Amino acid sequence: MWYITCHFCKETLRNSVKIICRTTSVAANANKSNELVLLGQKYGTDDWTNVTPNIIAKLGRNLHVQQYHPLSHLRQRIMNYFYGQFRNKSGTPSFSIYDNISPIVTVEQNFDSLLVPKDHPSRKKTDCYFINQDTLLRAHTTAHQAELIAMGLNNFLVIGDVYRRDEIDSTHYPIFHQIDAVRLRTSQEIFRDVKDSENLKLFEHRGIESVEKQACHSLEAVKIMEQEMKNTLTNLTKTLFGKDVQCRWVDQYFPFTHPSWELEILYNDNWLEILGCGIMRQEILHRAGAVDQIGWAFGLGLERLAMRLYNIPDIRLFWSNDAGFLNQFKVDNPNAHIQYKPVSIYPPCTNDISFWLPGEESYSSHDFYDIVREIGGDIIEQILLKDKFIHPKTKKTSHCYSIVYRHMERTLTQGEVNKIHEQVEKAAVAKLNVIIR
Ligand code: FA5
Ligand code: MG
Repeated sequence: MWYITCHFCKETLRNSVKIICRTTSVAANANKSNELVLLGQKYGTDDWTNVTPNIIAKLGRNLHVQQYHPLSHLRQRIMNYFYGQFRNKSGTPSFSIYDNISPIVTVEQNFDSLLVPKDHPSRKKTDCYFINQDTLLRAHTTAHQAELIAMGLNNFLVIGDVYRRDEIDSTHYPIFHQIDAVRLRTSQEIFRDVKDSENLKLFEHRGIESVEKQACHSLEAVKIMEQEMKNTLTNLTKTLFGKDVQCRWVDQYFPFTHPSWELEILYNDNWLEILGCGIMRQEILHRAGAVDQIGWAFGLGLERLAMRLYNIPDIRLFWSNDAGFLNQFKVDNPNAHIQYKPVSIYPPCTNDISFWLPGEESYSSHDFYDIVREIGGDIIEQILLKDKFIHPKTKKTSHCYSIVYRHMERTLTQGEVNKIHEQVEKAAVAKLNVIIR
């Protein structure tokens, strides 16, 4: 089955093609000992464990705070924008910033606290890196929203690394970075500048949910919040890409906001989704003790913006330790205009692999992607599911994938690629019970 969808939204994506085979999966890399030590902390493992050594090796790299890293420059620019835009009466910035919260979270934080339904596809083992059935590597920085509100915070940004099991190409990597924001307002704050506002209220009793608002909210409160949020985000886009950047709002669904939108920008004649946002579900605020406030929130992906801003053609480059890459960003001013110039382009090698699946139910492409990444590391540029075939008699399904191998820093020989490819075949047979055609 093929379909194109997005992690937290129910709707389909327009510009990027994301292939997800949502079947129950066998952990690609089940841990033999019963314990894992991650970021100095011990965790028990179980049959949910699917975090791989390749991912574990990158825990704690924290590219978003690495000095001179392009993701760190971009983080600084977005922080500066919020510092400049929102100040309280005494002139101090309203938003506080959290950029070093551990990415190891509970299922409660990542999903339950955000009202993600128990049967929502984003909770599946095929989509997330689980440490055990209760603990995972966060799939979005939104995971920290409820606890920070419960601590009494009204305006904050959370910045960090997030982890998703995904397909592999130049814009997808299993780890990327997000910035989440929350802004809570009281009735007094949002209606302060409105004339004759004595009768305006945040909440409506016996209201009904519509496309425009949640049942408990008044339409006027929602509209003022929506306008502030959308202005904040379109101005951020203009600050980063210049005032002529073309943007559009697209209605969206998230379990934790209503109404919800995505912001898209026109880039090289394509609409590119850069963030998701909306009016926060009041139940989240209520549970966290913020009973007399209404909130807006958004989450954006740093890599997508940085690739456009600096003209970086491949998402793997962010993980490069190569001086040829890093030195191009070695500037003290985060606003400096930098256009990445490839040091050199090395040729790719493409090898195909075809196999019969043990059964649609017990196979997930994401398990296969992890195995290939484990063996090939960062020389895997792309894996393409080229062909699917169901045998008319046996009804068995076969998949054919093209694996594109390319080293970022040197030319690979076909001989060395063939050796790696052979290991991939062997591992697929051993771990996924497939039969090579
Ligand atoms: C979320 O992660 C929501 N938590 C965002 C949100 C927060 C909505 C708060 C409402 C309120 P989504 O899965 O669409 O939504 O990801 C948000 C952004 O992260 C995307 O717009 C994109 O910029 C980035 N992103 C998502 N998946 C990838 C990926 N595979 N590679 C690179 N960037 C990605
Ligand atoms: Mg999205």
